[in-house]
Amino acid sequence: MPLASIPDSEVSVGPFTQPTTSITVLMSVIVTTLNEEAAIERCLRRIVAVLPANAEVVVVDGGHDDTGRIVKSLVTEFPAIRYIRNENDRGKGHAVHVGLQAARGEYLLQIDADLQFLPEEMELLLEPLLANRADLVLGSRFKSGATRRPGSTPAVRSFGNWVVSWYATLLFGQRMTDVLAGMKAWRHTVTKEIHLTTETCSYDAELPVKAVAAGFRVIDVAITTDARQGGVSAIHVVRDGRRILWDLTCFRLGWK
Ligand SMILES: Nc1nc2c(ncn2[C@@H]2O[C@H](COP(=O)(O)OP(=O)(O)OP(=O)(O)O)[C@@H](O)[C@H]2O)c(=O)[nH]1
Ligand SMILES: [Mg+2]
Repeated sequence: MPLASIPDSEVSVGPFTQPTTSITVLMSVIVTTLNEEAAIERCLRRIVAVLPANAEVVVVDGGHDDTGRIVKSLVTEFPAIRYIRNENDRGKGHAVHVGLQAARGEYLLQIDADLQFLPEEMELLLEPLLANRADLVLGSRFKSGATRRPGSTPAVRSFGNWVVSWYATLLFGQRMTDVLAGMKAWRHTVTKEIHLTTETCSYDAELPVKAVAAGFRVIDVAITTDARQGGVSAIHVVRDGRRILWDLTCFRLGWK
């Protein structure tokens, strides 16, 4: 079912100032951003173009470039977009926490702002949730059938991802082909039930493995990935790779 054709729920999303109690929101799309002025407008326009009427986009901005000004101007044009300035931003995980506190949707979808993941493919992740075949869906760059466009997955990143995904698979007993997926969707109940503790990029791995450990149905679907559209990566392969492996160990042992 195309995302945009999902039937409206009771009330459409209004501006941020609208009282939250009387609103029914089908889906909240969380976009974390750190200095993504080159891509943010195209990213949000492409998200809004496929968004159901009763959905919202929560942008959590921790950067210091022009992103905030661009998003605020889009809020005027698209009331479904909500802008959150994350003043004491402590990493992608922290930004997601902030987005989760604001999100009102029954279903959540987190997508990176740098357009490595295609907003047009959000529906691939939402469909198994709506069909009640899964509780959390990862957009996988490495599952059979995935398309990796030129520049999207440099060899060193692919290798690091392979190591981390297999480590998570072995620790948690379920094959996950891309545990660091930058686009994923889940039922809000998942993040209400599990306890996310990391504020760094380890969040990407923490969410699926803790969902698996809590008995939720986690699946992955093949998606398309593109090269980052401008901006600078926040990831340092060796530093962050070691951090994620250590954090996965802590999640398994219940230390975090
Ligand atoms: N608010 C906030 N957003 C962040 C932070 N770090 C990364 N992000 C955003 O989270 C998304 C993923 O970060 P990326 O730097 O693209 O990480 P990545 O996709 O693993 O790395 P690349 O493949 O090099 O792009 C992007 O939209 C970033 O702008 C942060 O510290 N705070
Ligand atoms: Mg990226």
